[in-house]
Amino acid sequence: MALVLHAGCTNKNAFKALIAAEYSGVEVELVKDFEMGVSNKTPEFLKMNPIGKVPVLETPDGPVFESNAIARYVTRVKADNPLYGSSLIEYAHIEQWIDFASMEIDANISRWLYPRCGFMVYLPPAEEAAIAALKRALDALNTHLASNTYLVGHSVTLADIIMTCNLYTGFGRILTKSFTSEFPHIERYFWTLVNQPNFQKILGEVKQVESIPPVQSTKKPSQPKEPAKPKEVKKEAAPPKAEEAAEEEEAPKPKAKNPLDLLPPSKMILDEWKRLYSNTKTNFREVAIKGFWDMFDPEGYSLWFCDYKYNDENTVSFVTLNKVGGFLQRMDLARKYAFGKMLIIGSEPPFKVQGLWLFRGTEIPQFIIDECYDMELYEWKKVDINDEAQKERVSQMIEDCEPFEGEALLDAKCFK
Ligand SMILES: N[C@@H](CCC(=O)N[C@@H](CS)C(=O)NCC(=O)O)C(=O)O
Repeated sequence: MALVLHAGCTNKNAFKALIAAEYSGVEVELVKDFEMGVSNKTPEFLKMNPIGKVPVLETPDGPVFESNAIARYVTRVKADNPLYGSSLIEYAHIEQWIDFASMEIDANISRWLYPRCGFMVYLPPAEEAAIAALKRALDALNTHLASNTYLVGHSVTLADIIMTCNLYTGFGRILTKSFTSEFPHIERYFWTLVNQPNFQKILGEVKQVESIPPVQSTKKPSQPKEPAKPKEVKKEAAPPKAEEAAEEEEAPKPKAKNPLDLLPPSKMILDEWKRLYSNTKTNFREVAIKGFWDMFDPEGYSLWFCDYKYNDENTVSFVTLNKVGGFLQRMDLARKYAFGKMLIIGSEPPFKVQGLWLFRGTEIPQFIIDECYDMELYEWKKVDINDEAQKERVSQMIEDCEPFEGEALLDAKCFK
């Protein structure tokens, strides 16, 4: 009699058992009409798994939850299954790689991916830490695979099944080609395994994600989805339903005026400065920088230096650039009231991120502090325009002067 697996049809945690079943000749069927968020919250389901998570396997001796335990169970249904190796030490190594796949690979992919999907709070330093930990694990895995086709022995084992399912989420959701090309042996391993008939039957065609997902708002959390829809497995499974509830429509409220619009008029017209900045192609110092200081009105505007608080963690160039890019995107709400330059400094990691901002008013506008969480990731220092050295630093930041304070620039981004 077939064992019944409770899960949606795109759940990589369920794929572990389904692929193990294919290799072992064990019959496992997906429960019919499973609906995520509904089927796994019923009293019957909670009796099988008290925290209401999938997958759960029904066996003749009672339910089993936790996907690795389920995959182990399915594997052991077949006596002397080669998926579990052929000696005590092979068995130990299989268990070792299963733990590694879960704790070092899957956990760090999740710590990187879930905040970007709006499923957890997004914090740039936490993302940096997750990527660094993931790279450390992938380096070790890549080295092992440089001289081994499989994780253990000379054929597929349960460790390969669990590792590949975890990498499947990574390759499908966040690990772009430019990221994985640093780990060529893992690429070879992953594409070889997902193209084995027993994997293909469950996973279908596997595609690598083309870009890192942009950070979503955490206001409306959504379940992270698995990458591609797999081919049908054994019995028909219901397609996952969209979990987002329709938003209630609200009558539009009159927009409150931004307090900055109520400030006394300033002789400095921000748009004029932005135009001058954009249109000056030569003699930047003489034209744009001189023009800036001629226009600058210390009563209507203020200048601020910012310095990223976690520069030590800027160890990956493209992540650092993405972080600054994300900050500038989130500053969109301040476009009418601000101009900014952000410098990514250094030719080797860790990179320093420092910037210069011009804000309407003599303080940093409160609505920006409230609505752009990046603000608290930086130390802010008001520029003293009576100090010539500080003024010169402002000028150098505006003109992307290189070397900047003795260092090369990785990039300079402008908010205008
Ligand atoms: N460690 C568990 C993780 C299970 C898990 O997180 N399942 C997700 C779907 S992939 C779930 O059921 N989420 C629903 C919820 O959190 O209520 C396993 O490997 O089975």
